Amino acid sequence: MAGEPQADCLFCKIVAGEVPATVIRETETTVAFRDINPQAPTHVLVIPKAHYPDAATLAAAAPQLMADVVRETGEVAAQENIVPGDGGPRTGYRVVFNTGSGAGQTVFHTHAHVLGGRGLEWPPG
Ligand code: DGP
Repeated sequence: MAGEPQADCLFCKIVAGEVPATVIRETETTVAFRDINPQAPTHVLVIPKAHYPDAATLAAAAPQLMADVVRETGEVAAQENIVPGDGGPRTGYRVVFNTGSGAGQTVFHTHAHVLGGRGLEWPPG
């Protein structure tokens, strides 16, 4: 059933506490934890507790939950002091949903990457 935990899903295991993670925020519907392979001084993943394989599936099936995830990305940025501020390289942040293996998605449980704390190039690779 849509949203149900998947036995073989790494991020469902993090939600269940079966795989350790550095959790920095948690709400009723979401968890935010540090990426194991950080690409920036702040690199946090925000996930819904419910299992949806990618952002498009989540947005279509449970738009309020998608909104919870996106709102939490802003809360993470605030907590990490990377909200847009003086225009310096350590303020401002990027939110990325890699969607599909061709776009670099490797874990098929929706997650928003929140990247910041350094200048970020555009376009990305
Ligand atoms: P993506 O490539 O967009 O599917 O991102 C998956 C991210 O998940 C990647 O940046 C590395 C991170 N990751 C993979 N395994 C673990 C883990 O066991 N713990 C944590 N904290 N992050 C993980």
